[in-house]
Amino acid sequence: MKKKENLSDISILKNSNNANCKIGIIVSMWNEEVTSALEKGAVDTLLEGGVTKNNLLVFHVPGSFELPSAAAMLLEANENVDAVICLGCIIQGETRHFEFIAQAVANGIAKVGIEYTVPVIFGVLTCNTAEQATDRSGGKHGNKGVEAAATCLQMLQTQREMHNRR
Ligand code: DLZ
Repeated sequence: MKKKENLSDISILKNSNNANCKIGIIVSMWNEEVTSALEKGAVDTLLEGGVTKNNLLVFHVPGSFELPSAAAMLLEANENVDAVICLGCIIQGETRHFEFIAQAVANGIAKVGIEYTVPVIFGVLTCNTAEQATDRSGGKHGNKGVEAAATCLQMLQTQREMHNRR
């Protein structure tokens, strides 16, 4: 079996149910060149999957550390939001800042998803170099924003299936 290297090849993306889904996208502005490419990849994929432009709620935050709290703020402010995609790019520097931010963001995003029982997607690059980030935001390793959006649509489909089994 071929090793799964990315999530961009999900074939269930297009679904008429997606037209009714309201999806939040929170984008970190740190390493903005990278995160704007992730944002474009995510938005294009969601539209391709049948989500309507009016149902996309895009917000920007200063850095990745702010992603979990912003996702929670959005879910608190708008109970009609079906899923949130968090996009960011953390690049290793000379200090341990990287470790603290990456760990806090990963744990925080997981926590928000569990607390609100909606898909909250981890679309955060954690890279050793700027080159690795470029490679994963529309370069030779694809676009992780596309994968985050595909994951989101797949989770919404799984949730629908769970409701249909009740
Ligand atoms: C401070 C900081 C540093 C050093 N590096 C990054 C990074 O590589 N990627 C990122 O998204 N954010 C970084 N930040 C900012 C923090 O995420 C956060 O915005 C600040 O610590 C303020 O809470």
